[in-house]
Amino acid sequence: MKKVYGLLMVVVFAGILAAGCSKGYETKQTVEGTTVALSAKAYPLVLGENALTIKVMDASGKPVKDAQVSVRLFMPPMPGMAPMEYTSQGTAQGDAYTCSVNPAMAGGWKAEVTVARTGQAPVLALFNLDAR
Ligand SMILES: [Cu+2]
Repeated sequence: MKKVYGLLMVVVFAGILAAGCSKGYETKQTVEGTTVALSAKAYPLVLGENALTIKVMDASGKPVKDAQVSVRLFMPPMPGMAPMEYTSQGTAQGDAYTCSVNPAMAGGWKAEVTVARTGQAPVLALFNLDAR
């Protein structure tokens, strides 16, 4: 019985280590007082569906929940490659917005996040994202 328990501990410990290896990613930018934080649970992004979480904070650090958030994912022009660009809308979820992006090839992408609020000039934040 002790042996089984010991083995179980090893399995649990290995599981914790493995979980720690699939590291997430978080980056943020402040544009004219508005902070846009972008995070991905798994990074680099994979080809196909990836969920991004976008948090928007006003100048006092309070979450902005009434914005229209969209993400334009594009690959900077490359010789011999047709331009690739996709836009997706964020969905408000609690204090943040979730958005699904779908890079079609491995490499360096740019994600331009637009935060639009009624009666205010839209805020644009540009992030670099890698896909593999
Ligand atoms: Cu390309």
